[in-house]
Amino acid sequence: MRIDVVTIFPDYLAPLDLSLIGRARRSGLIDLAVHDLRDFTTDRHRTVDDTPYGGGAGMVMRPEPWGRALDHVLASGGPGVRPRLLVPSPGGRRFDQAMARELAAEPWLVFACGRYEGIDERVQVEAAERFDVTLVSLGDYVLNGGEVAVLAVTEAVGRLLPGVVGNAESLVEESHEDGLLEYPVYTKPPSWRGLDVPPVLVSGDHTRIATWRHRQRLERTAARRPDLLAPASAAPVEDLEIVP
Ligand code: 6GU
Repeated sequence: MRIDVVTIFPDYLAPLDLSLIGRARRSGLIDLAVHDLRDFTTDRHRTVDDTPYGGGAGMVMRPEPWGRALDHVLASGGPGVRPRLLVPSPGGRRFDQAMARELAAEPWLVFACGRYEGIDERVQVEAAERFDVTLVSLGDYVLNGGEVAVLAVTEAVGRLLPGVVGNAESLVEESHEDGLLEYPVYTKPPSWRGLDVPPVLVSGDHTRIATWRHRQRLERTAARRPDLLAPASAAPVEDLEIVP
């Protein structure tokens, strides 16, 4: 997968050199480039913002550097390729595991990181002629810019690409992959500060272990995230069928 990020804070994306995503980049599974929006300004002060028409607080990102930056990114791709342009915004579509899977199927993602009060509206209108534009939000709270969203989305999407996570099995029994939270996990020692590992886990009975784990997932989801349980199954945990 190819990923381009346009930002005024390229250093903010430094963590993408680390860990799983860093390794995937070095092995060629992810081709990721970060572009400094200020490289696409033409004035001595490398200005990217200005006061809003109509008045009001804060500054708005001017369209010209964005237009040039997006032209530059697009020109580096093959002819006829329409990348997915993701614009991080608190007013965007809420990012979740289903959207991570959707984006993992794309060949090319481009992130446009706004700062200040946002990017001149005409940028996304004009970009829609050449990109499939999606506004994306991490949740209902306010960040200072889109860079943290790029880190979160790139990690969630990147780990779904074939070969990025070593053990493909560790992808399936995750929280949110099938709508339930994960079961609790334990390792050695068997007793720690007076707390014992649940005996079923050391019983060697794999059917009982699978049943116990499934029930734990249902109970945790009902207790911590009842919104994840479909209305039809939002019954008391006691009534839920156990399907190991
Ligand atoms: Cl994607 N951007 C900003 N600025 N704030 C946010 C967000 C994104 N998601 C939640 N809050």
